[in-house]
Order: sequence, then structure tokens, then C-alpha cells
Amino acid sequence: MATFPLNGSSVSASNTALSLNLKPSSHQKPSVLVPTTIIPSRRRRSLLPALALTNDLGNKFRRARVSHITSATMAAGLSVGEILPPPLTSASDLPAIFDGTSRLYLSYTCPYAQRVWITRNCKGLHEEIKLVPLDLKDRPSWYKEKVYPPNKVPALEHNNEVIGESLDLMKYIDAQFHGPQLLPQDPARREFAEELFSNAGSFHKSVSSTLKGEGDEAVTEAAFDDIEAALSKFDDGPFFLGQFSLADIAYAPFMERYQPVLLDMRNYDVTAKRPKLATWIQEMSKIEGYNQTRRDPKEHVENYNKRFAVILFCPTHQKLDNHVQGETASPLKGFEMSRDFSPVQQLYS
Ligand SMILES: N[C@@H](CCC(=O)N[C@@H](CS)C(=O)NCC(=O)O)C(=O)O
Repeated sequence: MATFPLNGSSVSASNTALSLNLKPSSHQKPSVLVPTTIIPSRRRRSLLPALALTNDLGNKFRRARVSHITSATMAAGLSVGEILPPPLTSASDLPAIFDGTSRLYLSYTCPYAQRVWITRNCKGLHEEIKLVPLDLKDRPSWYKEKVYPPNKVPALEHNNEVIGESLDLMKYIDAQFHGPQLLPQDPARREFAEELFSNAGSFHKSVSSTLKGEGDEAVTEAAFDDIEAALSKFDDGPFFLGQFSLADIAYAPFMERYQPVLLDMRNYDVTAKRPKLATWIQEMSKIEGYNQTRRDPKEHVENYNKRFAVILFCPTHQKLDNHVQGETASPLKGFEMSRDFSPVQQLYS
């Protein structure tokens, strides 16, 4: 079994991020959704400040050509770039709640919210479900008081109710709204989808415990081996259920983070000796409804490094001094400045 080397040779990146260069769909209103092709890239940068799409890596996501389009991506708005609203803060007013508008309360950086956002995009519901992003670090008090008492994202306001929990919301949106069905009818595939949904939490726990330095690395190895095995179950397509489905959406935000973070922090390539996973990552990068939500892998790496810096020995970089413990800003500042992202960058060049 392969290990997580703390030092060692560079990891070969077997996948390349691609994205789409397709024609805008006709049903969207230009006031909200603007074809990316008509926005000069500099202007786009100023329009989309919160997104990874503002940087060079992000722009690469938009440029490549697609070779395989699922029915879901066909309805997903394709190259139409949505102008994302800025996150609401404690200074922002409560939206006109229960006025008949369907609203998805989310954070652009939350992987759970990202699941629901991808579902909305892949069903082509950009007009029907309005995005209401929150700044989780400076959350408006009305969110807990008037919108969603658990005070978490995602939450969906629909039919005079507000409901939460990402896996439930994905299924709810798929069942209640129009657009391509993102779960197949076949009972065996549906059953397997449920199995994958219930295993998603333990997959996340296994990997994050390794990243925190708490868990046995073999557990994380086994978790990725399980993913490889799951991707082998149906051979009529590269996705978990053969064709693209909610099962892929449930895992994509986590894989988006774990692939670059494990590569950077542990010099561990999740796709090595896992050809199905390598292909899955590549095929996912062609799903425009997903790409619209995706963030820069460097940002994920920086975020995880900040979260885990006090407990981790980072193999490719200097060990942080003990005095970092209990502090945040100043010692980490120098650390961030010295980051070398070349292994992560290789994944996407
Ligand atoms: N089980 C929930 C988890 C949602 C969740 O933990 N969201 C985080 C952001 S990624 C959150 O809202 N945290 C705010 C808090 O806990 O105060 C789901 O799947 O929707």
C-alpha cells in the first residue's frame, strides 16, 4: 500500500482541469446572466471579486473545450457567466423573506453549500433560485433570528419555508424544480446513490482527521480506495452511477479541496494508482454547473494551511515555530508569503 511520504520526489499530476467554451443558452436574461465571451477578462475580474474565476487559474477553467456533455450540463447555463452578488454582512438588510422568491442562502467557500449551488446550476435554475451569499465571519444576526435558526449554510427558502442540510436540499431541488433529473430511475443505481450519500460524511472525516494529524493515514488511503471501487461499480460512464448525478455533486466539493491540499501538505497524489478517480476528476472539470462554483486550488491550500498550521508539520515548507500556537495573524503572514504552490499549480497547467 502506498504511503503518505513526508518528503520525497515530486508527484506527477495525472489530471488537467478543463472547462467549457460553449454558446450561451437563450433562456437566461442578460441582466443577471452574461455570456462570459462578451465580458473582457479585466472587466470580468471586477465583476466577480469573490470567485476564483477572477484569477488566471480560474480563467483557464473557462477556456478549454468540452468533449463530453451530459444532459445535466446541457441545461446548466453552459458558458453563461452569472454575476455573483457580494456576501451579506452584519450591516446588510434582511431580504424580503417569504415574498415568493426562492433563495439559496450560502457561503461561496462552504463545501456543503457548494453541493446545493452545483445542483441548482446543473438543473439550469439560475433564474428560479436566487443566490443569497453570507459572510460567515460577519453573519447578519437576522439570519439566525428570522431565516434559519441553526444559523448554518446552506438553507433554501422555498414555498414559504426554509429548509437545510445539503444532501436533503440537493434531493429536494432535484425533485421539486424543473430541469434534468439528477438521480436515475433505476432502483439499483438509486440504492447505490443513497449508500454514497451516507458514506460521504465518513469519507470527509477520514481525510480531515489525517489532515489534522489525528488519524491513521491508512484510513485515508482506504477511503480513497473505496472511492476508486465505487467508481468501478457502473461501467457505462465515468461517474459514480455511470452518468453524472447527485452522487458526483455530493463528493465534488470535498475532492476539489482534498486533492490539492493532500498534494501540498502530504505530497500525496490521490489519483496515483487510481485511474477511475483521475478520470472522474477530469470529467467533473467539464461540468459547467460545477465550474461556476469552483474555487482556486491555491486558495483551498492556503485555507487548510491556515487552519492546520499549528498542528501540522508541513513537509515542503518550514516548520512553524512553537510560538505560533495561540496566535494567528503575524507568524502566519510570513508563512503564507513563502508558500510554493508549484506542485498544486502543476495539477491545473
Ligand atoms: N450538515 C450540514 C453542514 C453545514 C455546515 O456545517 N455549514 C457550515 C459552513 S461550511 C456553517 O454554516 N457553519 C457555521 C456555523 O457552524 O456556525 C449540511 O450538510 O448542510
